[in-house]
Amino acid sequence: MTTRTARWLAAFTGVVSAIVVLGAAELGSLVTGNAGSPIFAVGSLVIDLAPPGAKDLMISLFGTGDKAALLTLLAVIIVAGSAGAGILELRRPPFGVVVFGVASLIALIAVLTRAGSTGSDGVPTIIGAVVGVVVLRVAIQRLGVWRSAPVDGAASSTARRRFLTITVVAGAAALVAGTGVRIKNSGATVITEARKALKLPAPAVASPPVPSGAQLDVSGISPYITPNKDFYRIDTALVVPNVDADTWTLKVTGMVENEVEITFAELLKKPLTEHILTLTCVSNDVGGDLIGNARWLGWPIRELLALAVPKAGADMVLSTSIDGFTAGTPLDVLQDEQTDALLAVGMNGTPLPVEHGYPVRMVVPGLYGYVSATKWVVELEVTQFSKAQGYWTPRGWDAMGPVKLESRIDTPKDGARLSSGTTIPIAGVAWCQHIGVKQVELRVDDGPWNLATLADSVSADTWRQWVYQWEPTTGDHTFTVRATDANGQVQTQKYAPPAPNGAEGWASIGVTVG
Ligand SMILES: Nc1nc2c(c(=O)[nH]1)N[C@H]1C(S)=C(S)[C@@H](COP(=O)(O)O)O[C@H]1N2
Ligand SMILES: [Mo]
Repeated sequence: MTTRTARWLAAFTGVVSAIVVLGAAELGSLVTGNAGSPIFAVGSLVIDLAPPGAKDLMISLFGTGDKAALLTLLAVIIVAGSAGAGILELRRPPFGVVVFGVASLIALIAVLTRAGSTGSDGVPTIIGAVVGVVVLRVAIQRLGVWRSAPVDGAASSTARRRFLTITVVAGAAALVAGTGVRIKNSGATVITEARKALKLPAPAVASPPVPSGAQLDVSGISPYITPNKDFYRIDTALVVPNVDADTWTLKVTGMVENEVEITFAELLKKPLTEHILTLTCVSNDVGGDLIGNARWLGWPIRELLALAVPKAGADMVLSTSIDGFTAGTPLDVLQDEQTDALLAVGMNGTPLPVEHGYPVRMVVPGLYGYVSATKWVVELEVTQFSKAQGYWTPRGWDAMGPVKLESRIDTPKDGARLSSGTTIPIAGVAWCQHIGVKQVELRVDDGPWNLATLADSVSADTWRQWVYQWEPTTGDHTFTVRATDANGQVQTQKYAPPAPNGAEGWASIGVTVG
């Protein structure tokens, strides 16, 4: 056997051993009864530890696909690292084993530092590491025997068979069993079934029907209500938390007279309110699509806070998700009689989709999601801004996140080629949650500002559609949009990036009429 062949086989052995580590860890989690999967834990740790700049880069590079990109990157690192460790184990034992040990230790730390983890969550990773290291050592030893056996002799074929048996059998077994258990551990099917079976109660306070004039008849415009399947999704969760509604509770703790705990069944018995509300991400750049409008069903958070009775001096509610994400929301916003800040259970007539926070999330009009819209929420700690911080604040985003006045062109699309002759509708949406939009203007090239026609306003808390009918002329054209809020404030031209408290500036697109 040539040295090259031996190295390739050693690299292969390393990769197989890594698969064995991960597969055995999944099997281990079956025995210990918890779902501590090392690879997702490492991925989540990377997300949490990433410096703010790196995270912005990820978001701009991969958009909402950054999770798939992160997992792919991790997979590449694991394959390259384990292949290297296999070669190292062949050439300088036991350094390959040492590499596996160090990597497993990192995974162990990641698992143990996840939100809500207990000591036993580390057991699967330890089992995985031990089994993987045994496979690595034994397989590399057998490779050594095969390599030093005389070529073409009986000893060589026995040694080859022994090497292939351990690598192929262990690798295939780990792959099959690991994947199977992973699917079972994720609990996805059980939760999906429970969600499907759930019948939400009718609202005690229904939102008035949406007037037909709220929806303009323009193709390509964002529909007034965003269907759940098209609603943007942003969160730090590498795997969507699967929360069992039967055991879910929400605790109100901290600076309160009475600590309160409520179950899902109790929550559903409360008089629920329906509220249409536009949710926006602070990371939404000018013209971006991290925004949606939905009909939410839930119990006003102020009612729950009233049961707990916040103490004097408290000014923040730190809401915590089951996966450890936190948001700091001003207490007075949540207590406001006029603001329907909800503990939402329904979205557009269905239970919350799992990726949008099933069974319960917060939605608060007028605030960006990162300081208000905690999904899979399990605790509300009444506290103070001087004592506590939400997840994104130490990562370079402001503690306060009121939504800014913005507008966007939905149609035509940037770079579109249009034909002249017929009037072309230029249309989109504008929003200024909590205040409302009273005017939208569209500018063609460097021309004057033209008043757009506004769709009916449903409430200050939701976006408003607009359209401007344009008589096209041939050539390249640029459209720019700006909105004015109900207080008369005109959207500022000066561009500001999303960090640290939301993007500002005029959205514009270019088209060619030919
Ligand atoms: N548990 C949890 N809730 C979360 C987040 C998160 O990372 N984890 N992100 C917040 C942010 S930044 C936004 S913009 C909204 C997005 O809600 P959506 O995914 O339902 O659109 O959820 C908020 N709630
Ligand atoms: Mo966000």
